[in-house]
Amino acid sequence: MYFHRQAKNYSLTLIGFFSIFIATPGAKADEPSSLSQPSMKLWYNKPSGKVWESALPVGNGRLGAMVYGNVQTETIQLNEHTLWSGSPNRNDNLLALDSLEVIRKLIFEGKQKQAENLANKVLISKQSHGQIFGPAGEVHLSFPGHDHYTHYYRELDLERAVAKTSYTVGGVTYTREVIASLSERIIAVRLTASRPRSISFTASFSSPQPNVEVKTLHSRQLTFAGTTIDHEGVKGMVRYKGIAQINPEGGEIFSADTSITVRNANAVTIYISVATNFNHYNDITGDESNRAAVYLNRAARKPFSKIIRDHVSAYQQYFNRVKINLGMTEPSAAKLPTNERLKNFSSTNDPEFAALYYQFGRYLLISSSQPGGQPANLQGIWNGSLRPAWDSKYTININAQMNYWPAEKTNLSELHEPFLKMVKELAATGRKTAADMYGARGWVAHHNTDIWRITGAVDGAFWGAWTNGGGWTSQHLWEHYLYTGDVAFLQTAYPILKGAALFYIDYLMEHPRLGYLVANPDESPENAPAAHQGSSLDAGVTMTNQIIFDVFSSTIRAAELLKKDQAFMDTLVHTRNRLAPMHIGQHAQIQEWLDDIDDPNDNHRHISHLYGLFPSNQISAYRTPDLFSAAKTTLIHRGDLSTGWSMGWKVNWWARLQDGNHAYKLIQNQLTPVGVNRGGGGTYDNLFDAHPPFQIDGNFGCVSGITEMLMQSADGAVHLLPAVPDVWRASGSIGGIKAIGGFEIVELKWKDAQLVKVVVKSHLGGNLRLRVPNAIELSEASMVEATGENPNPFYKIAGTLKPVVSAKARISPVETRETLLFDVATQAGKTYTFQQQMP
Ligand code: FUC
Repeated sequence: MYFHRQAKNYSLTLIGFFSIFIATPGAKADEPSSLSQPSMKLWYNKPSGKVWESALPVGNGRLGAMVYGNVQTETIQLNEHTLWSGSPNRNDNLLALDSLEVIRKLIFEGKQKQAENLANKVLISKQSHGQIFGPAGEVHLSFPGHDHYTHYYRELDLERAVAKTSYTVGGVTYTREVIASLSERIIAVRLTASRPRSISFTASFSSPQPNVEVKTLHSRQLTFAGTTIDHEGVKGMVRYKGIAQINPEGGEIFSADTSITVRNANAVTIYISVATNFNHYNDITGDESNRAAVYLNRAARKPFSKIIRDHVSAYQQYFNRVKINLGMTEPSAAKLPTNERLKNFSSTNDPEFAALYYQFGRYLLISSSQPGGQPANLQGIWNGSLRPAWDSKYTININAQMNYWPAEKTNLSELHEPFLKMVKELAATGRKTAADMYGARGWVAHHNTDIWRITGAVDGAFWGAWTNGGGWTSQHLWEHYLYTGDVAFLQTAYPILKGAALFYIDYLMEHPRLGYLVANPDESPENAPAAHQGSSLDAGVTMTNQIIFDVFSSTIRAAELLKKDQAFMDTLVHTRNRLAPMHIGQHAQIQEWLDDIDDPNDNHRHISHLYGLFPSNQISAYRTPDLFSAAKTTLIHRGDLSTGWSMGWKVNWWARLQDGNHAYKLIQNQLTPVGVNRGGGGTYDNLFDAHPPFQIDGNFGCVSGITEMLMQSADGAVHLLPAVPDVWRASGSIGGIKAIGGFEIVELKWKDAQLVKVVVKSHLGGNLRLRVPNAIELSEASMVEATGENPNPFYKIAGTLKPVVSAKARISPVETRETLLFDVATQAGKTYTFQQQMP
């Protein structure tokens, strides 16, 4: 058996890297990083068979495909980003407003269950609970006589975004390559063989969609067309059209009614386009047939060699920005196929696998989220089922946000755009929801949305009576500004931030017992304290207070920067001071609710009240040590094993708690084959995250977490190596990640968890405050010891409200490693190189 696996030779990788620069004139050639990274391939010595979660994903943000790599009959499962059930619709419950006062009163009186029963009738949608992201169908290629094969190999090359399968039959080696072109709106399949006139197959199409019509055209085109399904009373009106054009080189081609056969070709290229009539969440008047034809014709004029060259070059503009090396793996462990390495990960040290998983996450974001397309949904852009779990839509009480945690910090800022656009659209649809359901100004979204940008409350009051989907998602706009400093963008974001804040100004009310301004009804996502008769409904839960604090703080900062709305700012400052602060309860934990009713044995997957630790920065080792300690206690109470996304979030939390070993333990738990962790999630053979079932959020959450282990910038400084685990401490490097304020960490190298070299490019200028584990020196400019607040405006932090601490709480002192804090005045466009200072 032979494998095409790349030799694990770093100098070879380096040569490969530079030759790519020569071959792709479009690639940004400034500052090629000297960093090396291990082989970036997922590979297997077995086909996927029927297992969707073993197939390999390719995508270009518009089209997604799962490549099974099956020999006799290859299956390429297709998705198109706008192919959703239903049609433009709203789902507000207009009974809400009249009953709001009663619900609020019941909650304040401690009758949560009664409030929930009523909320189920008047708040929860009686229409759509969200539509479904549907599959387009599957292209099958059947190769007669290929039942006995040898030398099987398949891979996903993350450096080129190409899925490849090869095997040998009768002395001929057959190779298939599949790409979702990032420069054309097509999937391209290339079939080659080691001997001329060897390629014979029949192409057909099948789909789980019930209304699909399959036809052939001009003997070379296999087409499919249909309309998506109705769901929950909303008529399916998305029309789709797909065209697979088969271009053989040599040989013969002929068609039957619903299939095309190629005989004895030397090579074949198949171009697949899929399009819909979707223009916008409230406009589906596009012409899917024309679109599919235009995309196809534009691409089919070009030979595969050109298509793949342009694709690789477009892809590498994103992918090559970051290089990671967490140390070397024992060669005998590194040479195993991906599924074997996954099996071994929690019991062996395989840093190259962690690096591969990290880059796979970036690959997934590049493939599922492109400017102008739909944001990555619960499964990114990959779904083979007509009725996927949770409709494969957008759950905005954590999951969709988690998808975008790596976007800014792993230098994929442009790919944040589809999500940011969705937030802007939710601000438009959610304005009516705020007015109609709550009599409030501004805009609101509950815990789910879909391609039609529904903002009503869904599923049941236990989950759906949560009014922070808008508040939380709006913070991504602010985050984008903090990383890019793009003032023109902030101008467009400001009305959305303001609208999110305005909703809360109207929605908040005084807590009759405690006097704080609180949201009511409210809930801590999907969790209920035993004290509330199993109801999740409450007022002023911790996560909501934290989210509102952030919404107000970022709106205030944006208004200051844009010199707008002085009076409104004053209102926000005043109202923010009346929000409930965080409470440290009797077990020295962060209270999830305003009453001290947490169960230290509760291991619910949502730990929403740690939003303040991550993604927010209200809990800090340096500014709020008691809360920091209490957050750690809470996290220990909740335990490690959980669903995939929950473990992904925990990696970020342990990184913020500066405990690299515990963060790594969560990575090990996550990188465990699905089914092994009892009652918990894990990872599928194709490295998709398992809730289970597959949800992509955990992939993205973990990538963010690994970044946070190596660099953080949320707490007033660029903190380097805050949470390096023992297994990675010997030596490693990362380059190309981004910090708030436009600082690019071009190169970060460590040895024995000490910084050896750091190169920072300042894109926006301003004070660079570095928090580092050991002394470093700089030749280009002077470094001074830092004191007081960071003068860099991007690092200005709103002071966390003073926590209320239970008399029973025994708070353990915070333990963090000693660090040094320096300031460097930087100039925009300049690069600064720091070296370890030898004693
Ligand atoms: C939330 C989570 C579930 C799941 C779903 C998509 O409701 O509580 O675990 O991830 O979203």
